[in-house]
Amino acid sequence: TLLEIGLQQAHESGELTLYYQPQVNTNTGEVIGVEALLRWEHSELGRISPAEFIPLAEESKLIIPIGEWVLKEACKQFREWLDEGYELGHVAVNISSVQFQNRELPEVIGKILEETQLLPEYVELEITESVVQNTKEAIPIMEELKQMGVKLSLDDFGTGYSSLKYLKDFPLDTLKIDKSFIQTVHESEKDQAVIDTIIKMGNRLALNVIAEGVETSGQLDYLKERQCLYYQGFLFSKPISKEDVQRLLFKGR
Ligand code: G
Ligand code: G
Ligand code: MN
Ligand code: NA
Repeated sequence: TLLEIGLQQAHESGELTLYYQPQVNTNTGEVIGVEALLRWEHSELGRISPAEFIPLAEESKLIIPIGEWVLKEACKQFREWLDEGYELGHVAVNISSVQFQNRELPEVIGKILEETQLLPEYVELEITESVVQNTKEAIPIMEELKQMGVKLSLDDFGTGYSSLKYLKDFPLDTLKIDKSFIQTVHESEKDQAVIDTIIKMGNRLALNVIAEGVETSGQLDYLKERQCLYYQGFLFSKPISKEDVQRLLFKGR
């Protein structure tokens, strides 16, 4: 399709960029990481959402080179920040299920870590439950990544093909509660029962629990009370350009 051809060209001509959204400690406000999010600035159509073009990239397998570029760009940027004296905890990168079916993923990541001289614990890979539908393939890849020292995060938890089995069988570091749960937290006791249980379960499993899509201070207070230690959302910051990361996070340091 036209958009597919456009995406290929965008990749080659540098129309793709990364934005970064801070991940924050609910109690102290300290930034504990940033999530890299892909942006496509089309010369005529304007900004196209990754929700639109990632599925296209997955169908056409373009996600393999694009995903590799995202990993490299995120690691290069994190290295640059370290060199300037700014330690932002980690950089989290979204990994598509198509990338995860590729047995070369650990090798690709190893090479990027070497090139950028980055310790593996600075990198967190965000996978969704759809990645892991093919668990026979996925678990050995996860273990290999884990062995390397890279961190693993289960994104959008609670939606889609949620299974509690994943929490038990996958070598995870982090659980991200999907934003749909946060957005309804003040609507009903049922919503609260579900979110409270996810937080408790994550804490019991010694996972870092991050709430996504936090937009109000009421939502943040709720999470603090329930011992959800980390959050991400417009309340602290939208996803921002690397220049704005410098402006927002490095000021006064
Ligand atoms: O800001 P937001 O519109 O960025 O993202 C929309 C969706 O696109 C989210 O589900 C997000 O995980 C996904 N996404 C954003 N960047 C990337 C990326 O680099 N790789 C993959 N696979 N998904 C991404
Ligand atoms: O699926 P994933 O969690 O990787 O993608 C994160 C998506 O959530 C991105 O589209 C990002 O722009 C969006 N997002 C981040 N914070 C908020 C928020 O506070 N509210 C809403 N509505 N969306 C958010
Ligand atoms: Mn994510
Ligand atoms: Na999510």
